[in-house]
Formats: sequence, C-alpha cells, structure tokens
Amino acid sequence: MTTTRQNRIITLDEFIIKNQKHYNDATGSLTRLLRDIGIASKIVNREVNKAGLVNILGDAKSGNSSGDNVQKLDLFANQVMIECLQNSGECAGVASEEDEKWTKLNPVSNKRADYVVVMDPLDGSSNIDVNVSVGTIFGIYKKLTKTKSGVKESDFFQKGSKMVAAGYVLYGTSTILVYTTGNGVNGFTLDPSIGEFCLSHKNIKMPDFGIYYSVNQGYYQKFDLEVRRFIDNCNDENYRLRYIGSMVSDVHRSLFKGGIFLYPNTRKYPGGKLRLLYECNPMAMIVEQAGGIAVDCQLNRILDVPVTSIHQRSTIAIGSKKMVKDFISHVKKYSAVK
Ligand code: AHM
Ligand code: MG
Repeated sequence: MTTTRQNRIITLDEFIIKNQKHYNDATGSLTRLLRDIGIASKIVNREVNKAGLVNILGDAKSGNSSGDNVQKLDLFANQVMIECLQNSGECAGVASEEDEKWTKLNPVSNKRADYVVVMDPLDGSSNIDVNVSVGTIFGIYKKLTKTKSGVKESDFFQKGSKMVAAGYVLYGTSTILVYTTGNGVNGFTLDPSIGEFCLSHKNIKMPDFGIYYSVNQGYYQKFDLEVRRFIDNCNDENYRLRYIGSMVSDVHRSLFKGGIFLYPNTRKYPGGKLRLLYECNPMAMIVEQAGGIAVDCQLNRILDVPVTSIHQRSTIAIGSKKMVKDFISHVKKYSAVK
C-alpha cells in the first residue's frame, strides 16, 4: 500500500531547483546564486540571533559610504554575503550599501559569471541594539559585460525593471526569506530545528488596500505639502500608523496585511534617504510581483528610474494598489507634479 503525505515540507533549495524552468535561461546558474544567498542568510541569522551574547553589537566607529553609523553586525553580514556569493562562481560583482566601491569577485574554476548582485546586508541596523527586526535585501541582474569574468560599474547601472530576481530576509520573531524571479512571490520560514528555509507562504498576493500607513511622522513638518495632505487624509480615515524604522519589516507588514510605506524627501535628504539599488528597487520588484505599486514622490515608477550611481538615493511610496493610487492622487492635486 502506498501512502501520500499531505503538506509535505518543501525546502528553499528544492523549490528553487523545481522552479528553475521558469527562469529566462534555465542554465542552473541563477539557481546556484539564489542558493548561495540562502546559505549566507542562515549564517547572518545565526549571528543576529545570538547578537546579545557576543561582542558584535554596537557601533563599529566608522561611517558607511552613505555617511550613516555602521554597526558591527552590518560589517559581519556584509562580509558573509560577499563570501557566500563567491562560492558558486556565478556572481561577477557585488555592490553593497556598506561598501563605498563595488567589489569584483574572483572567478571560480575559470567558469563564466553572468550575474551582479546589489544588496543591503543588514537593513534597519539602528534597531539591532534593541532587539527589533532587521533584514537583508538583495537584487540580482544579468551583467552587461560580455567577457567571461569581466564586470564594470555600468553593469550596476541598470534600471530595477532589469532585475532577474529580488528578495529579502527578515530576521524577526521568525526568520523568513521572501523572493521573486519575476514569476510571483514566495516566502520561506526558517525551521531552526532542521536548519532549512521551508515554503510557508506560497504565491503571496498583497491586499489592494489595508488599514496601515507607515512613515516617520516625526518629519511631518519637513515633508512637502502633498505628502502632508496625504498623511492628514490617513489620519482622517483613521488608518493606523505603524513605523518600525526598518524598511524590510515595514514593507513586509504591508505585503501581508495591506498598507503603504513612505519615505519622502526631507530637508536633510532632498532626494530621499533610501537607496535605489539596495532598498527601493528590490522591494519594488517584490511588491509589484505581489500586485502592489511602488513610485517615487515625482510619481515615477521606481523600477523605471535610471541609475547613475551605485549609492543613488530615492524617495518612495510603496504598498497596496489602492493606497498608492490615493497617494498619487494627492501628489497630483497638491503639487506641480502631473
Ligand atoms: P539603514 O540601511 O542604514 O538601516 O537605513 C535604512 C533605514 C530603513 O530601513 C528605514 O526605513 C529608515 O532607514 C529609517 O530612517 P529614519 O530613522 O530616518 O526614519
Ligand atoms: Mg538599509
């Protein structure tokens, strides 16, 4: 007699391999690259979870290339991600929020490296010391340079719409890896007892509407009129304000519950604070793939914004379709942007 197991566990590795056929060119190289990222995030997760026990918390007394304080765990995550991306030899170069310059990776066994990776190894790092969720964000592009292991800065200057995959790992009450290869969004929760990411959220669809809005309302007076009007409207509608200060966590909540996340321009950050390559683009690809919208405060689709520098910043309004459309209406009504 044969028995069929219901609810069979599907691990991240198994899922990636099974879905390889949906990628544009199913050579297995993107599969191997995604697996490298899965391994790196398990190592980062281990350190994030024991961060209170060992001496890797706190400020490393150096600023990152964007001028923010860097905490030691950021540096660790950065190093682990780069080392793991080196493993399979599929990645030719990495641009990280933590490094001023992008890094060329050494070829493995003289094989062809077709991809470049952009990443924020530990987003929301100001939250580490106080046990609040942080995350890793990544985006993957096919490099433009034709030679086997060659890679140039221009390989990173591709619009977000050219990404072949994007994802994030949220180190929260549980650790979840969410990623897309442009064919829907899936989430995998880390089962610590077996050390595997297991498929837990299949084909994630973002609600068209939600009751949450997420913005640093402390900057209210520093926002442009149209943004203030939109926030006023959120208050009038009794939407609930939730702001963790960790984009991954705030967008993750919107992805599942519905909502909108905003980081508009302020006097301190006239072009927005968040980085287009490492934060806005990957989150925008995921949200769009789940049925949401992501625009900047000039109402450009985030994924269509031209890239001219690896540390480029952007404003962002990202989230449920109806809420972002409402934001767009407010911008059109109260500003010169048409
Ligand atoms: P980080 O990558 O240095 O951690 O900075 C990005 C973070 C986002 O996760 C978060 O949304 C934002 O900065 C919070 O900024 P603020 O404290 O200005 O609200
Ligand atoms: Mg960040």
